[in-house]
Amino acid sequence: MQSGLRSKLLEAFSKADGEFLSGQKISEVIGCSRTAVWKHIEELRKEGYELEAVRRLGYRITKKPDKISSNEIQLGLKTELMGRNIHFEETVTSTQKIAQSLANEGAPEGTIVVADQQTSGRGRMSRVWYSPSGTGIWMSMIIRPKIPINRTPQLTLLTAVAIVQAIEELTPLKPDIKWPNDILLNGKKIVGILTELQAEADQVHSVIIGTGINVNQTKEDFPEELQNVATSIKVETGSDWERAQFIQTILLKFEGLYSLFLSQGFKPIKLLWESYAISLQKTIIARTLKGTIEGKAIGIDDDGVLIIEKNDQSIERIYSADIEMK
Ligand code: BT5
Repeated sequence: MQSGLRSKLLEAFSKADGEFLSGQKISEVIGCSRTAVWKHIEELRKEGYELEAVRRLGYRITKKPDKISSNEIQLGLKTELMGRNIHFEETVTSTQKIAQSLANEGAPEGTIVVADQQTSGRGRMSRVWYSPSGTGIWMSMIIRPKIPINRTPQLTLLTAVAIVQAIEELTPLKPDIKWPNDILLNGKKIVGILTELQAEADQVHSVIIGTGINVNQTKEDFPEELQNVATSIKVETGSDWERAQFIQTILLKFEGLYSLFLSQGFKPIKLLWESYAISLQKTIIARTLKGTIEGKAIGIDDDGVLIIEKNDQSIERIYSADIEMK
């Protein structure tokens, strides 16, 4: 089907919001004869949509395929800023890399880069982020907050809260946040966040927040070395989920929290973050670039920095580390 027609048809179904659309209405929307409507419906079925047809009422979509494209993300997106400019590609090296060039070229705030698959997805410190096709959300968001550089780690924490809220809204799951950038389910990693920035002197030009979310992988889909440390929403719930709907919900939650952050600072975000954090009040080992620190994680401060009380009661503030809970 011609992509313009396809968008119009999907938009009409999206507006109908699960109700029936009559054959007459469909023919008007896409400008075809009533007898040609079934052909377009058949094409949607071939793409993986499930549609119910009832005489005199028309058609309604009962299940969408788990497909992501700019169209799928746009239809039904309720944000004002986030995702209003979507750059989608089936396969990329890393969405972070593309987002960085787009940001350099002046892409507007709220631009998102989404791919179905990444061939060189990365984590922090050039680690590999496993990003196979058809299963996860590999997305980078470009924002341009007017904040000093040292406040940017707060955005990682804010993003974690947005993703947890989205998962809680759409699924029965209750994820935990592990400082600074992991979201866990039953102790296994379901989401990783990578925040990078472009700045000059102390002025932030853009912040690029990369999110990797395991949605529809089975346990066996993960490489062996990740099978005991990684999990997906499907593994935890036993069912498949629509990635586009997750993206829409995450963008909406992010937008709300980001606007709160810009108007009221980090404090309200910190309270939310703390309500989901699992590493607090526990003995942890923090591996930083400067060495290993062991002690009790007593909280984060108003900047988002982790505060550790060591065994000799001295206090250590940590900006970035890998955390192991004892
Ligand atoms: C992270 O790094 O957790 C940040 C991951 C960010 C990925 C997104 S995807 C969209 C955007 N584009 C990119 O290229 N990256 C971002 P870190 O804390 O360093 O954790 C990396 C470690 O997580 C690896 O060394 C593995 O042990 C583990 N890992 C790799 N792939 C995983 C996966 N799919 N699920 C769970 N764990 C994984």
